[in-house]
Amino acid sequence: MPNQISRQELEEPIWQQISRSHRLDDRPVILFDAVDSTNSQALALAKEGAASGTVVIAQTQSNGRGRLGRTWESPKGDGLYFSIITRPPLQSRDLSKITLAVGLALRNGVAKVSAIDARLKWPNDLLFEEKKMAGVLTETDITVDSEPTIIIGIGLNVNTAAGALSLDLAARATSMYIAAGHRFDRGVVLAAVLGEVDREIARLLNNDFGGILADWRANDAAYGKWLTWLTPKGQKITGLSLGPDEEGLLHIRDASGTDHPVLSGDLAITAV
Ligand code: BT5
Repeated sequence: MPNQISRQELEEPIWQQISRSHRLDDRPVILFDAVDSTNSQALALAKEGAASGTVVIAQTQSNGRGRLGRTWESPKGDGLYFSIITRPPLQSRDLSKITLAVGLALRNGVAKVSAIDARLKWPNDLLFEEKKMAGVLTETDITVDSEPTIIIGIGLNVNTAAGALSLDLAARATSMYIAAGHRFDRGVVLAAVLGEVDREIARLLNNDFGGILADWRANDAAYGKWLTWLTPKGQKITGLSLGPDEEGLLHIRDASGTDHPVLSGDLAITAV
């Protein structure tokens, strides 16, 4: 009896090819069915000596991580949940620049394979029509061979239907499928995003953060809008977004004219 061709194989030939060959061009791709977090797995594999450029990807995550202890919902088979092991000659203080560079790459990768013109929200969100489509979690472990290993984690809702997410999240989240009205081959999307990440990291290493910043600003969802910043100390500051600076820090100007550099914490675009 001939082998049955599954719907997924028909819809996602490139994804199927990657999952069979464990490669994407020259790059090793380690595909898991289910893991806790691809960032945690990538960090563990990096400690065991996995090559720079290796991609760790999962069909689903039981403990997909966001920033500040938050979770990333990872419905099985719908999205791209992956982490790239990198060892660029950068310092851990460059992390915020890497996060911005990767956000830009994600935006451009999505735009390459679709007509979706998504926007960036500092520091790590990709938004479409003010709903979150993707997030970046950059982590480092400088104890690995004393070489700074940087793990670039990306969660991107590709074929995710609203019903696959928790009720609370469904109203605030979107996907490429929801935005474009059709499904995508996740392998094609992955290849486009990885190509763009390589491009932006190369730009960063060429000391062109200025160029990255200019492109980032051209796609800033919040520039000139009012933002409410919940500081790590729990203080609420409302101000006009002035966008990120040359170090990657966001600046907001409050009603009294004071400029607040934002290092971390939560930011919401405030309706006025
Ligand atoms: C992020 O954190 O946006 C970074 C997310 C990074 C996830 C990837 S998946 C592969 C890799 N392995 C990991 O363990 N993590 C990375 P943050 O800015 O803290 O946003 C988290 C918030 O986004 C949550 O509190 C929810 O409000 C929202 N959220 C969770 N899952 C979502 C989803 N699937 N789509 C849209 N929004 C989501």
